[in-house]
Amino acid sequence: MNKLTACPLDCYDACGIVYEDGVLKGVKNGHTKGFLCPHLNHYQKYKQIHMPRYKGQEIGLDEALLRLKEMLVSCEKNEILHYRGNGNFGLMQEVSDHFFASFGATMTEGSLCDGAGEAGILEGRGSNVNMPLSEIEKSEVVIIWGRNPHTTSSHLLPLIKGKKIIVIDPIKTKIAKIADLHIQLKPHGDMHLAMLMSRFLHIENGCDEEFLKNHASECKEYYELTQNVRIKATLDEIDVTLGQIGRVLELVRGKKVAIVCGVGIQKYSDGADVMRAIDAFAAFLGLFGKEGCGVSYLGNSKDKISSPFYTKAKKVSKVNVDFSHFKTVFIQGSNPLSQMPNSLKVKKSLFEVQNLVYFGLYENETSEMADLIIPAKSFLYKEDVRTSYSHNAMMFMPKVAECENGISEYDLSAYLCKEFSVEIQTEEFYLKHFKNFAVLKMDGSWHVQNRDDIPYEDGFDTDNGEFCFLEEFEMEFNMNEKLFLLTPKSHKSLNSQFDRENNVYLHSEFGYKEDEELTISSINGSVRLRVRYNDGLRKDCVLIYSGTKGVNNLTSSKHSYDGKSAIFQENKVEVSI
Ligand SMILES: Nc1nc2c(c(=O)[nH]1)N[C@H]1C(S)=C(S)[C@@H](COP(=O)(O)OP(=O)(O)OC[C@H]3O[C@@H](n4cnc5c(=O)[nH]c(N)nc54)[C@H](O)[C@@H]3O)O[C@H]1N2
Ligand SMILES: Nc1nc2c(c(=O)[nH]1)N[C@H]1C(S)=C(S)[C@@H](COP(=O)(O)OP(=O)(O)OC[C@H]3O[C@@H](n4cnc5c(=O)[nH]c(N)nc54)[C@H](O)[C@@H]3O)O[C@H]1N2
Ligand code: SF4
Ligand SMILES: [Mo]
Repeated sequence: MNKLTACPLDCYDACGIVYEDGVLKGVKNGHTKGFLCPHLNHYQKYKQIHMPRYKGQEIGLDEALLRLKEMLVSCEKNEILHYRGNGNFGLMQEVSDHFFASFGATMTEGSLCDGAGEAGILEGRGSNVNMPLSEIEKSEVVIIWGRNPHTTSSHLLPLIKGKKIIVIDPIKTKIAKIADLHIQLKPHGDMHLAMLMSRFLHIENGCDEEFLKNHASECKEYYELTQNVRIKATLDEIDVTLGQIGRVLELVRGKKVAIVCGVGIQKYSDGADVMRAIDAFAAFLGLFGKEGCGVSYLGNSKDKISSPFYTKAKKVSKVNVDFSHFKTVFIQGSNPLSQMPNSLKVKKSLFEVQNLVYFGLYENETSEMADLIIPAKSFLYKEDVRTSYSHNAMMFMPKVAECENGISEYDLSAYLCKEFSVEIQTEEFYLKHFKNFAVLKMDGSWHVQNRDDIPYEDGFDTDNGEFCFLEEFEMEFNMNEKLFLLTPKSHKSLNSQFDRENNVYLHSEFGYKEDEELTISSINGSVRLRVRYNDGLRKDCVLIYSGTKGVNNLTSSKHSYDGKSAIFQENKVEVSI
């Protein structure tokens, strides 16, 4: 029998799935168009954890839950940390927040992902309402800015076929190879580029004056700020030509333009400012509030939905929490030993934890170190519902099959609530709560109600309703001899889930041989990896995919200036044999 569900992964596309006799297929309607991606096509081949373990010994689920209870009893409430990632994007994942916050445990805040960019959007627009896929489809020109759609959002590709495409990325990605224009700038050159693009647009009288008058009246001051960017020196520094800027302006003039940003632009201390400078260019073009125009990033997937799980709690940073301050650490849907920045620091602080609990699907660095491992049920075997950060659908995810192993987030939380006398509603209650935010569309799909397909039609959500431009920026470039570290997403893994790599990618003219092992080092640490060539790279860049074991030995656990976000590409690196 066919059953409809949705992909649970942290991914732009949030695809609809048909489950038929144990096989997963993409739904035919909507953007999924019958296709999934390699992760979901092979989902069932990845070996999951079946049995709980305590101190290396397999135990039954009942005993595992008892151990968990004992661990929570054995320490003060303020010595308990709940650390939850986005291994599964279902809204029911948060039910454990309800228990831990009500119990008095510490929770996390901040972002390993899109936080800096989001902070920039909030500063400029007052809210983070995304341009959905359905509007990108209506555009004439698409600027792919720090996003790699062939890998991370492949369902966007059919929607932008035949449009003019501009790519701004230090790597010649697949989309860059087929683009009308590829600006292969130096990493972190984007803010200066966006400011220069705004400046030249103004000089060429290409701005949408009507829009600026009504919604962004501080544009003159911003234009003056862009005049502080020295043209020739900056273009040389970021490795962009005036001709390329001219060509962008020629392509976008008078057209419906979608600027499709990814997280690549904002893995830096000033990631918020980069995003805000890109938004400012969009404002100069008058792209907000118009059909087929706008800026797409990672929207707020929970926009217009209230959480039934929210309870006030003490919070520490997801980016650089010192785990050693806690006796019991409960990790859910995350692999911090691989995915948090500064792995050496993370390892050292996790080592001090008396009771480390891992609640997840797969074995990894964190499960290896954990004292107690509780297997989760995969999305096929539990009830859930999800939304997306790139479209407005709400997708129901009923249990489509039975499985004896593991436990769902709801059942685990219900057990803890019962043992510690915390009130909890039924699973149906919470599912219904979320479904109440959905409305049925003509095409039979459900959407989150009250979400605008064309955001900011009535102005921005800032205090005065106007776009708020950047007022200052960092002039200095990080000029040193070292190399840029690029650490984007791999097509083989979803961060640290599925097939992970062991490679460092370099340009073939770099002087190293393929398969040779090299040490890559930064001020925070080093990692040894095998060389692979990628001639789509600039010669001043080293590429190590997210999920590669040891990549975050190289990264800094400092926060972005705004948005409490990780800054995975701030550190420069060196390569040696
Ligand atoms: N296959 C696969 N899909 C995924 C994921 C995965 O791990 N694997 N992860 C999911 C998650 S959690 C997220 S957040 C999304 C993210 O997906 P994307 O937004 O696509 O993010 P990245 O792959 O990190 O980087 C995208 C591009 O930014 C470029 N880039 C790097 N630095 C710069 C820079 O300074 N300037 C500019 N202009 N470009 C730069 C990189 O070269 C890369 O091509 O993908 C989701 N989808
Ligand atoms: N160097 C570098 N580091 C990065 C990034 C980068 O681009 N470069 N990207 C960053 C970004 S954007 C992100 S979002 C983070 C992601 O970092 P994490 O949130 O740690 O994500 P994953 O590595 O995918 O680990 C997800 C875990 O969830 C578990 N899981 C999967 N499904 C379920 C479920 O249904 N229930 C439970 N309980 N567990 C489940 C899996 O076992 C897996 O261990 O990494 C960040 N780290
Ligand atoms: S493209 Fe993304 S949402 Fe679609 S099946 Fe693959 S991982 Fe899931
Ligand atoms: Mo992410």
